[in-house]
Amino acid sequence: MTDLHLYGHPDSGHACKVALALSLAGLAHRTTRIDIWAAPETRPADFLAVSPLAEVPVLVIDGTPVFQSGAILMELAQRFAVLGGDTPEGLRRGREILMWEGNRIGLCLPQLKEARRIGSGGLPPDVIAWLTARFEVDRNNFDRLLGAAEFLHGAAPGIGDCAVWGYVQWLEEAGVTPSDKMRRWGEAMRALPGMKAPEAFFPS
Ligand SMILES: N[C@@H](CCC(=O)N[C@@H](CS)C(=O)NCC(=O)O)C(=O)O
Repeated sequence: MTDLHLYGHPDSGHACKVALALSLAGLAHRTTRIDIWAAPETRPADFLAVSPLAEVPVLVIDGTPVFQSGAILMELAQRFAVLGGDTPEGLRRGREILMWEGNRIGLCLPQLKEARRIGSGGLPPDVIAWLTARFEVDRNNFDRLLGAAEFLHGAAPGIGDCAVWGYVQWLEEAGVTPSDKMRRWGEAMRALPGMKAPEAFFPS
């Protein structure tokens, strides 16, 4: 059986993407919670040894570390033929949604959420306005990508849904609102048997 060890933190949407994929795919794994608010050099030595940028998530697969949430999701889908990875079409869809999320939603939502976190330095109003305007474009495009399907991969969720979930789970915290389609998709995601709250993915 493959040994899977995930390093993450509940405040990291990137780590939640991977934790959700492992959970939905039913892949047994261990997790270690890394304090992402502590100075990087104070993080545990075993984590620093496998994380080239001292960031979460890192998934160690049979001793081989993989970093970058999108790369980890693709690795899981391909290696275990899960979450779209069982067909060429599902894999292509996954790659497309991952690239879109990383360049679009993955740019604006983490920044908007962080700007509103108590204790953060915030961001200038014109930067907030720019990020919000970008999100509004992304929200429209999410609707186009979802179409009439329940999930971005169709009738069942795939790695693309996991990627988008990472930060769309925190729209309220980011100070933005979902479209009707995005809200319904969020409800369908929350109802999935493998879904957990961030704290449950990375208990302290
Ligand atoms: N592009 C990376 C982003 C990873 C990232 O930004 N991780 C953050 C938490 S969301 C982190 O570890 N921050 C701690 C630090 O940079 O010291 C991915 O997709 O995995």
